[in-house]
Amino acid sequence: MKKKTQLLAGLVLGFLGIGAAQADYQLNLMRGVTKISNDLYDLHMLILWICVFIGLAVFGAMFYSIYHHRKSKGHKAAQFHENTTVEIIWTIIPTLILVGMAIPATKTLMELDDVQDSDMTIKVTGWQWKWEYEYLDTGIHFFSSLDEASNKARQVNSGIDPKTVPNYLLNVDNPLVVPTKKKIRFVFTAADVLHSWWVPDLGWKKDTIPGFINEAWTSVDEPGTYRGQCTELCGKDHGFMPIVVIAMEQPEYDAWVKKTQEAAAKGADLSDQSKADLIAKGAAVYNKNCATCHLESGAGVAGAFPAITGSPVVIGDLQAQINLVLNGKGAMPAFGKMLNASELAQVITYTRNALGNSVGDEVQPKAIQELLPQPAKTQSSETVKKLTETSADLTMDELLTEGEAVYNTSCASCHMGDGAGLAGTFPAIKGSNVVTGNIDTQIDLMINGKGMMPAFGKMLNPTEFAAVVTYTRNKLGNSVGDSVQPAKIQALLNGQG
Ligand code: HEC
Ligand code: HEC
Ligand SMILES: [Cu+2]
Repeated sequence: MKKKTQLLAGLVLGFLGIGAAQADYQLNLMRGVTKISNDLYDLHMLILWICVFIGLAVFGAMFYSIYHHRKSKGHKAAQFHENTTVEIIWTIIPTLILVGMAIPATKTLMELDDVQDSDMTIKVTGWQWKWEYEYLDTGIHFFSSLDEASNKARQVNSGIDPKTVPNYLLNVDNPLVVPTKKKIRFVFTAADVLHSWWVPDLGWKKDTIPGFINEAWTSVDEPGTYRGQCTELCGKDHGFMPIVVIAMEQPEYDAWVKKTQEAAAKGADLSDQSKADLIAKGAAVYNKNCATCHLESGAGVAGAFPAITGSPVVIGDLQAQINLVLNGKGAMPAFGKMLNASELAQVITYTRNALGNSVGDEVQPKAIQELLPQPAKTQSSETVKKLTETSADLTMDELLTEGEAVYNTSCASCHMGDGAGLAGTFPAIKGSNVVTGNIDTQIDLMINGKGMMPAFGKMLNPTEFAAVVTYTRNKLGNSVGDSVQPAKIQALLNGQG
């Protein structure tokens, strides 16, 4: 019996295209693992039962009347027009029902949109076909794409049975890691086309749109692994950009942050590699990052993605190819941001010496590293000590150096590295009225946020805060000349309670 119901539900849902993301078909919304997902579920059930009740009452009365008062029993239809009482009743009752439904719905919607007082912010960018995650408080930054096992199995004629691959098409190389019981604000945007970020357990989905920012928030109660996928038709590999969120208790999360930051600080291995090594490792980098568009054979897709085999760029000037791969062009993504120097050297050398090409030259990681944006300068130990004490006054130089690091970590993803902003979405810092105006106004805006501008009062410590304010007023094309010390920021934050 249970089997039959499941089968029926599966058929219906399969027909509607719902529930395809679930391993097992299920009939209803899922409850999820956050308060908001549970509130959404309850709202859904409440409205559903109201509709069921109305449906039963209306159709019940109708069928009862049709059957019991039928003509063959000798009933005669009453003839009346414009009965004021009836008209008032059938206006008032539906109005009351609608108001009764609007109140809980509005409450839940407002809760869903309330991103205030969040503890941290993560910027999510959709790419064809992967996700980019930037933690605005810690500067952690990585790309998350389909895991290798799924990617191999999904290739046409791979000969691999997808059923043998755990979490087939729902697994990634680098999952999004978040702490439990913290209010996490997400800002969403896209680098190329529309995508949509959906993890059913969190209760909502959000579109990611190029040149536009959407926001949402979550707070996960239970540690666990939650899976989802892109739900906006976004091109040929739309079905291959899953999402994996791992929620951890705070101490484990802190350990993950530390480990990830240390690995990032260490950077890529820049030692020279033999040409054979470069080519061998380049094959794996190519298959993971380039084959979705240029195909594993390098043949490309006519009219969309040029062939690598015999490409004039690949068999031409090495420097020109490096430039193109690092900076992108049209629909070709900029890989300078996505791959490290070692991977870039490997994949470029690979394309020039495999896939039917045999140029014979090579490029080493060191040469690539010089072309990539340099990491922030390291601070002297004395400065580092000062940076941890809110009471100590910093020199202008110290403020500016620290401010540059904070800016690149917490602001550049929206206002751009050079402060030029993004027309129509993020105002420029360069020449901004706020930045060149009264410093207190700027501090106030940054503590409390405004619209899509996050509130940094909680996200940065007073030293970082003072440093980045000073930096924006004296760099990025501005030269106001003033500065603010951490102690003043601390006092303002204390005053706020
Ligand atoms: C999202 C799809 C996509 C991915 C992924 C991608 N490319 Fe491209 N690539 C393109 C497109 C589109 C062009 C054509 C750009 C133009 O000229 O407007 C291109 C052009 C190129 C060219 C120049 C070819 C020519 O003859 O004009 C090279 C070389 C190249 N890509 C290398 C790579 C490498 C190496 C990778 C992986 C690290 C990669 N691409 C990943 C889409 C992609
Ligand atoms: C998630 C994207 C985002 C991030 C990250 C961000 N901002 Fe903003 N910022 C905005 C938006 C959007 C506005 C426009 C707010 C408005 O007026 O509605 C803005 C406005 C501003 C303004 C006022 C500019 C003007 O002329 O109106 C300043 C100053 C500013 N931000 C500084 C910063 C600093 C410093 C940081 C880093 C600590 C930062 N922002 C991080 C999105 C962001
Ligand atoms: Cu997508």
